[in-house]
Amino acid sequence: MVFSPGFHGRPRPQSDRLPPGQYLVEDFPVLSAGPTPKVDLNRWQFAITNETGRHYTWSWPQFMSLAQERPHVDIHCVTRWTKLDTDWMGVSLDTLLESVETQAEYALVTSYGGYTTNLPLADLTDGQSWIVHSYHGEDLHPEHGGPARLLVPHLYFWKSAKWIKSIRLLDQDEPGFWESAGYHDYGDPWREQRYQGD
Ligand SMILES: Nc1nc2c(c(=O)[nH]1)N[C@H]1C(S)=C(S)[C@@H](COP(=O)(O)O)O[C@H]1N2
Ligand SMILES: [Mo]
Repeated sequence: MVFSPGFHGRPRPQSDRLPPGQYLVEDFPVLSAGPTPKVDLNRWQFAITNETGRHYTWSWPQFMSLAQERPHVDIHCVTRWTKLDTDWMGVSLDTLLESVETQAEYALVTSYGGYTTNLPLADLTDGQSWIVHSYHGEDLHPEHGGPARLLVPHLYFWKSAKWIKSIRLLDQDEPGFWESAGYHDYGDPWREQRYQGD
């Protein structure tokens, strides 16, 4: 008989959940490269554009009427803080991508305010990412990305674009804001991919 660790018995000790070079925080630091944009829910729109230029858009009521999930995840910032057991509510990218026709391999995410970040499309699918609008049972605070942000917890947290506005699906990888400034293109915290060349 084969027992896979993690499926029964005790929860994993916290130290097993800390990627190399990270330390635990209890508070929730705010890291923003610019001012917090004001995003009016009446004008909020989320768009996905595929590699042929076709647009798919959601208004706030349309987005909120989609199936809601409650990811419970650990998050890891490249500035070395890790926060365990965060609770969010939002819509899986799998749900948003259901209606989208694409063969693209890459995604470039853009925020209200102009921030961008890139990742392989495969890292947005299969239950690995969400667009979230609430945190610990409350509307997501504007400084943490409200009304809605991307959540991709298996990559460093700079990939989790706050104030998400759109995702472009691309045949070629295109670096985002921090990736153009020397940060790693992929950013896996468990492989400590902080900077280009790591
Ligand atoms: N639009 C936008 N998204 C962003 C950022 C930003 O500056 N602008 N910073 C990134 C970084 S480096 C981190 S660590 C997290 C911080 O999220 P928090 O402020 O909610 O902790 O957001 C990421 N998403
Ligand atoms: Mo960060």
